[in-house]
Amino acid sequence: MRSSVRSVPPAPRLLSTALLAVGLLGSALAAPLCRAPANLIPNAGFEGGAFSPGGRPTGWEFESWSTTALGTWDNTTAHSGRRSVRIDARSPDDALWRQPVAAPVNVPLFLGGWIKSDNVQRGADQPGSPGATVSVLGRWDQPAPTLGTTPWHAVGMSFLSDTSPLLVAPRLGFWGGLASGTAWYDDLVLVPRVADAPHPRWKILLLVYPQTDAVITRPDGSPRHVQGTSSSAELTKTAEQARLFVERDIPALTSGNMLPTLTIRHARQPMKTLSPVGEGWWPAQGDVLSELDPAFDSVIVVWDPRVKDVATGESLWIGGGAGLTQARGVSQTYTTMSVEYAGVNGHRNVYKHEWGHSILSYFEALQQTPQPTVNNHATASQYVNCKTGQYYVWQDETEAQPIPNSIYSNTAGFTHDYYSGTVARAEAPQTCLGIGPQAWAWGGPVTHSGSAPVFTAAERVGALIGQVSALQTAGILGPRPAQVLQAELQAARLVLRIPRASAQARWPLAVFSRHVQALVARGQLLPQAGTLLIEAATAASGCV
Ligand SMILES: [Ca+2]
Repeated sequence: MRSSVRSVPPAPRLLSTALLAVGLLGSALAAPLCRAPANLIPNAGFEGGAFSPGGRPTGWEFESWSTTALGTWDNTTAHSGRRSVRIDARSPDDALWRQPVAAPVNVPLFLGGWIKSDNVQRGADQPGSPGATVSVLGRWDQPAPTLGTTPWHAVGMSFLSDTSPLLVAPRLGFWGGLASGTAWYDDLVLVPRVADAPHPRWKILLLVYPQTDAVITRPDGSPRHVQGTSSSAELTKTAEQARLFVERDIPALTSGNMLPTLTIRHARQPMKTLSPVGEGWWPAQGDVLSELDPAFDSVIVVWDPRVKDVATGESLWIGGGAGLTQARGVSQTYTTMSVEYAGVNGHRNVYKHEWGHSILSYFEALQQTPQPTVNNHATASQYVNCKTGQYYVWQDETEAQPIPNSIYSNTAGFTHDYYSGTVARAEAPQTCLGIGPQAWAWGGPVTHSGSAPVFTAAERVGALIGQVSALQTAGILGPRPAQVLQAELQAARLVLRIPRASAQARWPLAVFSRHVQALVARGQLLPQAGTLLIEAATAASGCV
């Protein structure tokens, strides 16, 4: 089995210590999908079956590892309809409802559902317990944990499987992760993910820890209490540079294929624990768990490794590198950066390099990029552009001194080409590798067709309006042409609201596509970005 995520224990495959060296336009869509793919789980809302207290919804079986938990078909609580299933475990257990479900193999799938919980607790010595969860028996994948008392909320996860049927299991506890309490489950969904246009936009969280206040352990085993604080000028610069990275660099580096959004948060507490790495420390996911938010495709943690020993006053740098990124399969990507490399250093090369690791490993796990996966710890003679055969200028650049075709240039060069799917190994110079439009069309670990579907004509036009505005923010499209394109899309949106006239929406969409073509012809829009907009407009038109 090619496992996409191994969650116990996530052996930290650290990808990098940001070593700073001091045809393409194929269609992602054959025919547009105009409504969500059918849910593969029969009786996913637990409504079907002849109800009786102590009965079972059609298709579902209950089991309790300890045999002490109770599984109840509940007709008093539901997310939708009138019924749900409930699990009560007075003592820590791995208890579940299960149903075998036929599913396609070796394609990305999304399993989601709604959970409500009452006093769900991890068992003693079960720190990895997901609490209440949805799972596939025989797999380690887990969505974000549900613990304590919570209202109905959505959970979900992506995975690839090479077997069918799958034993879909709403569950309280896990192998080696027992849990107690009460949880309800309703409206499960299992759907194949699909490539779509416009491309789903990633949500990126910049999680800043202005303060470090941690006890680290020296090699001799003795503890050391250290403290450090970033200046407000550094934090301001970090926020500014992160915004430029997400809203300008990523759209440029991906040739308009990915237009992510950024949220910046400051942690509510200092960085209190760190994990050893090499000769230093870093904030592993376990160290920032209380601030991690499963709603984001990517998390970038910025922290301060410049500290003082509280006891001796000695100044120390305790980091493990400029940045560290962990391979996380098809789950939310995770990158950390030292604050000195996040803004005040005059370039965004560490962002480009580290986030580059995370997207390369994500798409490798998703199996949607050509093999072999690009290694971004490369050397000058290793890669070329797959269209021109040209080698790259292997030099770092700064904002003040950009170098054309260099490693971190936004418009051409190694990083640009692997973010855009136009890089090749020097020994096979015409085989394009990296992350091209076909890959970006699958979306991110969290935001994709399964969790955030955009299928109807109206939804597609709405998404296109967002894309045009993001292209403008990125500086890829000027304000005046953006205004013209938005007017066409708004016209299409208005017409789509009139039931008997909705077919007329094809006209403004056709005009939109012609305008896009004209902008590309006049050099006012990147050809790749133009192709994507036309593809998305054509899909919207096809769904009218
Ligand atoms: Ca229901």
